[in-house]
Amino acid sequence: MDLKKYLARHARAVDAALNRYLPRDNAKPATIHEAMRYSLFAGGKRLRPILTLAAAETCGGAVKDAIPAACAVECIHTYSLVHDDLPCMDDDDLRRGRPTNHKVYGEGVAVLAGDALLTIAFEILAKVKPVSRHPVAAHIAELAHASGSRWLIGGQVADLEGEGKRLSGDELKFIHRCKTAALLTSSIRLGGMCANATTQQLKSLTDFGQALGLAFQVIDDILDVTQTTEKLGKTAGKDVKAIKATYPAIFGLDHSRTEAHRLTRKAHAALKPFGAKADTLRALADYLLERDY
Ligand code: GRG
Repeated sequence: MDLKKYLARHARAVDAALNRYLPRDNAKPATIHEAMRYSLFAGGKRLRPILTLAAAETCGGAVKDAIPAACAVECIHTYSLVHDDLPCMDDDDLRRGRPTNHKVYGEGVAVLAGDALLTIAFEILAKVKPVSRHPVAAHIAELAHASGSRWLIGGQVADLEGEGKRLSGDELKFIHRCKTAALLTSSIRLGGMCANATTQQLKSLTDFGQALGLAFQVIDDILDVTQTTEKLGKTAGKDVKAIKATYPAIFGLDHSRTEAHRLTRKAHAALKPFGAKADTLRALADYLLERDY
């Protein structure tokens, strides 16, 4: 399988569907719709929705049936980035290679664009086709739980409160699990749910997602100190400047790389019950480990 082609094809399918689901940028009031589209179509890698689609395929489902879930996940992810960049949070000027949402539209509209992306995620997810094991409400509950105060938002709170403090490795892992791994895991689980995955299949996908999500954030921490702003499309070296706890800061670069490899092996191991059907998920895990932006 040509992974580059797979990524491009699935990203195109997600982009086309997002374009259909989002209000036009001239829909009244135009500013909010322009602002939502500005961040959503800024060139994100679409990793989470691609994982949703790949998980659905792994469980024998069709891509088209997982498209609403994939788009919903990307809307939540983009909202979290828009809010994370605000001056009251990480205060960043650059995201996805462009000025951040509040730099273009002002703080008020950026807060609202994030809110609207969060809300429309559930409007889109509600379009998912119910299957015998997973009614629409189960999909909604899944994404709400992962995006809520126990996980995504909880991670952001712990991150904010940890700034400038010496955190332990366990405290750092807690933040990474909540802030990054939970939404990534949920993206994968939702793909499985669209394909009517069994409890056992969902358990394997969860184990895969948790290990992959943690590996993803360890790599993100490494890239923050090893890559340039131009390459990342977001401000490099930000974590060091903000005196943030990161894997390289606590464990050193070498150990962080070793840990990312260990977690990727763990992710692979979780896919064993799927046999060759999970080859795409395996290739995606390797791709994320080797990525340089
Ligand atoms: C504000 C509720 C709220 C949450 C914010 C997700 C998050 C929590 C903050 C964003 C900053 C950050 C370090 C998030 C961790 C996850 C991560 C590495 C996001 C970047 O994901 P990519 O690389 O980005 O997939 P693109 O732009 O390609 O989609």
